[in-house]
Amino acid sequence: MPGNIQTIELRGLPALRLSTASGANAALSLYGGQVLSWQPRPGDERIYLSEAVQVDGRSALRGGVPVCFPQFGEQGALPRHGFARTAMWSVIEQRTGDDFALATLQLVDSPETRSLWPHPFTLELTVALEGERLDLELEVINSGHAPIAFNAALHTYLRVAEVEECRLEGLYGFNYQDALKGGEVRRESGDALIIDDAVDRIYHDVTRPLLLRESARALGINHDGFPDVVVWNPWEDGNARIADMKAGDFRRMLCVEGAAAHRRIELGAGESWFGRQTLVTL
Ligand code: TA6
Repeated sequence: MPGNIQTIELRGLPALRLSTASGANAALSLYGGQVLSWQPRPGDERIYLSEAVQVDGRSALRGGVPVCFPQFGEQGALPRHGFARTAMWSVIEQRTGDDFALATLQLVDSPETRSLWPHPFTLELTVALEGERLDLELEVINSGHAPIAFNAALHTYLRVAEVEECRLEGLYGFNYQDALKGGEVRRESGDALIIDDAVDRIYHDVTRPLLLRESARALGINHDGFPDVVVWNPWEDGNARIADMKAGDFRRMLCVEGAAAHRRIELGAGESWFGRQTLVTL
């Protein structure tokens, strides 16, 4: 039996459900162009989605894989993390094969985006589910006649059993900018990042794949095209300030994001760029 793609409604949002013969499945919301779930095996959820998520057609969805574009965080005058995560995307491609399912969503500039950011662009998010692996590729095309510069990220909320028992390996030796220490730049000196307090860091020019170890499972995280890796957990106090996240949920999530955050990507007229994040169970 080949892979399958169904059009569904998820928390009232138009979405696609991708599944494969071997039992993997993923859900992709057209609002935000946002992956909301990925189960490499039935019941083995790897993506955190807040139960208190606000679905009002204006707010960003708390959890899943928000697409940040053309701004990262508050590094500019646009809404936090840009406008792509609160826009409605459209489906431009769906393909299935022996043990895979693939869908591409697209967002193009509109009067609304141009009122915030006056540039023509095309964004394409391709989600490919195959075996126990999920590939997320964000392509940015400069469809205008003048250069553009932007930041972008796949702000992946990984679901974890207990964040304090996680070890994130692969960041040793890379410099990071610590948002919780006024943007101070430091060099990672630990073999593994242990999350036992709030963390909000942009690791620069990361060239190694990452490994997230939990007590009972592990996940490989690879980035291509994205120069940076962002690691975020709000911890208890930060969690309490986030209205759309239940108390205690900081223990169930860890954001590990493929990003172009610490400097902007510049594209000439007609040029394109892509960033890819691959998640694979180990
Ligand atoms: O990617 C990390 C970060 O920029 C943090 O600073 C944190 O606030 C987080 O994103 C969530 O942002 P949001 O706008 O979704 O609340």
